[in-house]
Amino acid sequence: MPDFKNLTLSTRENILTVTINREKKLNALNKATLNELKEVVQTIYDDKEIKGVILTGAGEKAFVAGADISEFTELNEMIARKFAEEGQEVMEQIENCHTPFIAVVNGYALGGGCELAMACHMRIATQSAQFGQPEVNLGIIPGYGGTQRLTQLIGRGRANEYLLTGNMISASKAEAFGLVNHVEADKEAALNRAHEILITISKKAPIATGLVVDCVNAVFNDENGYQTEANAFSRCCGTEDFKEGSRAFIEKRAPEFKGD
Ligand code: CO8
Repeated sequence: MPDFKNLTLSTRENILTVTINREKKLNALNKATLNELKEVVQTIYDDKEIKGVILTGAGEKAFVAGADISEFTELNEMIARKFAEEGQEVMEQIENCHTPFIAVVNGYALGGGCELAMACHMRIATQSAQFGQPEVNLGIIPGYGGTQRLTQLIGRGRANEYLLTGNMISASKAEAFGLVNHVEADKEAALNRAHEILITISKKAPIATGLVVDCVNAVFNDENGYQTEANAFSRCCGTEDFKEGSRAFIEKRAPEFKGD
């Protein structure tokens, strides 16, 4: 795994924890950090030993407080489109990854930070977490997919309210809205919960879990999701893991999936 300046990586039981580490700037996503994230996501695609990823922010105050506003002075219409597309690509890579990502959201997840958390397959928040898309306060709108994913996750009316007012969403509201999967008392509990879920997933057949990701994403893509599901189901039935899963059930033992 390469060394990063703004990310800290650690692995336990094949679960990789990626911590965005710019605590003094509330882990704001500057260009360098976004590039490092892109690189680490590529590494995760390539490394089959990594069975799950926890994405979190350093310290107690923020997950990520947004794109780095100090870099906005160089933006014009042309550069802004390029930056938005580059950021969107990283979010999409995370969303489409067959290795599951869980965002552990401690404190602020604002702007690009909320967008990053929403690109993950699941979100676990601490009680102090605050979500929001405050871009309208800066005279802009979300650029890393926030208008789309917030609407997908909490529905049109609520998304309009929070995107138009820039107001923050508390952890308890986020849970009620379905924006987060669970709320835990503190960061340690949230990290443990995320780890536990990823370990559970890691024991399933990887081809099947990867195809679940594709099928769930198909709901939001311009494709026939039922057809995507039928194709994926059929693909699973051609795997060794399917034979092993059925055999193990009949023999009343735990399956040993190998990923083929
Ligand atoms: N960018 C850069 N620096 C930041 C950011 C940020 N998003 N957020 C916080 N910081 C810095 C502060 O400037 C401050 O630095 P310093 O100590 O050097 O002055 C430090 O972090 C601590 O912040 P505060 O002193 O402001 O802490 P508070 O507890 O008083 O306030 C808040 C916390 C409420 C989170 C406040 O910092 C805030 O409002 N931050 C900005 C939140 C925001 O607007 N985020 C959205 C940014 S826009 C965006 O993300 C669009 C994404 C798509 C862009 C596509 C093209 C590039």
